[in-house]
Amino acid sequence: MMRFVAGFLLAVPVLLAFDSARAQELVMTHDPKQAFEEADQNKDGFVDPAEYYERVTEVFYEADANRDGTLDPKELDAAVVIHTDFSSVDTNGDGRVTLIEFFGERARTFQQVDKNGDSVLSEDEVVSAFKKKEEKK
Ligand SMILES: [Ca+2]
Ligand SMILES: [Ca+2]
Ligand SMILES: [Ca+2]
Repeated sequence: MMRFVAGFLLAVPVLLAFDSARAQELVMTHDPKQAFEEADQNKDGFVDPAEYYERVTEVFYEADANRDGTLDPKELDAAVVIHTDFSSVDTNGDGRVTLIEFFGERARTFQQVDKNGDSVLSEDEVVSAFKKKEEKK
């Protein structure tokens, strides 16, 4: 039974990776251009993976309200713009989202926002991901 449950939890993120709605969670403020500029620390017009994960790390620790180094479901909600299914991020199913698990979730988002697949995010890619979210409202 436990083995089945664990297998199921591992399968969920893979399925959800195809849900385009999840691509829009990159934007942490309501102004995508401002969010982009904050993330683009060397101001070269692109957010590369190092800048992206630095930003993701900041968001993780800002959301960790009780400072225990992991996110519970309420804290995870504070970390993402769109409601995210907790079990899809908590891949080992222990009820807590670690930074590594959060990175896994954000890695899928990065790939979805990076439309042209050049491994960096342009402002256009971030803004268009944000616009799609607005249209869905
Ligand atoms: Ca940059
Ligand atoms: Ca976990
Ligand atoms: Ca790109």
